Amino acid sequence: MSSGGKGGGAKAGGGAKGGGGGKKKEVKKETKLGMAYKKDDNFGEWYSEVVVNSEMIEYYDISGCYILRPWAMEIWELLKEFFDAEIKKLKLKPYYFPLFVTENVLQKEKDHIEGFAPEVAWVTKSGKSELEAPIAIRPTSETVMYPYFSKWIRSHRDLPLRCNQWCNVVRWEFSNPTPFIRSREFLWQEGHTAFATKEEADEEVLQILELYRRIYEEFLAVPVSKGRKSEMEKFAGGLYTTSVEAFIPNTGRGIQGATSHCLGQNFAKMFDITFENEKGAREMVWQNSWAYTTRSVILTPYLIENLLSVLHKLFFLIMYRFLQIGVMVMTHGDDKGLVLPPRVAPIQVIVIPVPYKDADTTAIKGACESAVYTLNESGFRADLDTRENYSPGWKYSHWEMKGVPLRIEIGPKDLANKQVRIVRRDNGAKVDIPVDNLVDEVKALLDDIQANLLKTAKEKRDACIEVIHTWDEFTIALNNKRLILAPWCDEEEVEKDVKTRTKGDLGAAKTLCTPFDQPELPEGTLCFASGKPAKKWSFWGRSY
Ligand code: 87F
Repeated sequence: MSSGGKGGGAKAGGGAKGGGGGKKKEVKKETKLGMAYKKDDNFGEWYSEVVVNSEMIEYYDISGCYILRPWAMEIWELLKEFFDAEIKKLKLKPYYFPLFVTENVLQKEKDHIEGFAPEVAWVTKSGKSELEAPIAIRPTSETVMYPYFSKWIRSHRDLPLRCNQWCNVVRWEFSNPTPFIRSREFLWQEGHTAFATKEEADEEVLQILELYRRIYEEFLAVPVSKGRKSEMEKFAGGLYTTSVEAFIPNTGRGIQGATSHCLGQNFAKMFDITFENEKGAREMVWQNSWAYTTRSVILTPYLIENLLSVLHKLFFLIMYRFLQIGVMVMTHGDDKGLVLPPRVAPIQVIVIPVPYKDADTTAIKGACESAVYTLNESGFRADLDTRENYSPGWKYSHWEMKGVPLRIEIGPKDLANKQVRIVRRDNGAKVDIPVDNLVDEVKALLDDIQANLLKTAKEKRDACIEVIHTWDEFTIALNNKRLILAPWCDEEEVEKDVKTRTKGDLGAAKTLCTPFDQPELPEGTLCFASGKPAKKWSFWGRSY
């Protein structure tokens, strides 16, 4: 398959032949639809094909930059709508800070920036003249925001300060000579908050983590585990990091879905963010930050060295920047393309007229329009595909490729019987239902699909979990692409050692998280890797 992203997308064929009802339509020059790769045979290429053919992603002529088409943007917007409403209930306020940051300010955070420095993009010119001093484009906004937190926070009455911004950030990758490995610009939300006490900060970390869990489980129908990152895997600038972790059974890799950090007082020290408490004494604030899809964790030399094929690079790129959407595609997609959970589907129900031979096409079209109207009025996202230069069969494949949860077909027989045929995307099941029951049936089916996708994904994920106790069991489980739950002594040296001992073509194993939901740890349980007394159960595995 060509990597140019031109393959297979549903492109318009010959010119549409308009015309009144009843006239036989000429259907011609349909592009062939369908997938060249199978999910179980070649997962990476299958994934790349799905995101392009479903019209979520298009390539662009600057390497590392991609066009997000409406099918991806609408999913992003649905998630944004939910998350934004929820954080507003938590009294988060919308802000917008500038895209640019001066070198001076960026350097304030130099300990943390150091490792990331090669990724920072700079503006050096305006027109033909050099700027007096280069200006950086934000890779994240700590240094942009925190000087103003320092200015705005004076007294305990100014706390808590809760700020969220939806924006783009730029991280330029010079070190990587090949295009596609990661997008250089991406969208995210970044929350930055400051509190008078650690307790308040701790509480918010978990409130946000719960919202991230809901995005994955209730919207994307992807099961995740909430937990805490190890000292090695946490955000180095913070006190502790919590995350939601998903797992991809096909590749046997864990994937960090989103992180919610407690920054402690590290940045308060650096940026002098202090307040006068009720007794008149100065104290440093406690801060948090959280975002979807930031996964510095995969920017490791290992991945850069090992992602060889261009398509695999694209695959990791999309995983990295649009993580939620990527995990969802991987979890539910099949050999016909995307399978969208109803709550994030830009179109939940697609209605397709099926005019046979001399059928009354005007009446069929009327019944289709009426079904769409009724569904839209009841709050569903329904749409009608009346394009006349495509056959019904082509349309079925097209909307299957795009993952629309329900298809309604209306033909002459349905019209005569005052019924419609409904076909489910998740399992292909077909039912004929009376038009009068349309709204109730659609609601029940969409709810069932949403629940069914999560249930199936959870069963598949759970079937991959393996509880182990010894090093031998660990290596066997790792080779079998398992999500490993192991008793661990919680020592950084031991995690480093596990990484060294498991290095190889597929990448080293590491901790994914220590799940909050801890199984019982009987007295005397030993660490699988060091043989020392175990302190906790942690998830281990390879990850993205
Ligand atoms: C790349 C270039 C410069 C990640 C970078 O997780 C700086 C950075 O600070 C950088 N890549 N990071 C860490 C971001 C941490 C933090 N920022 C706010 C989050 C949540 C949102």
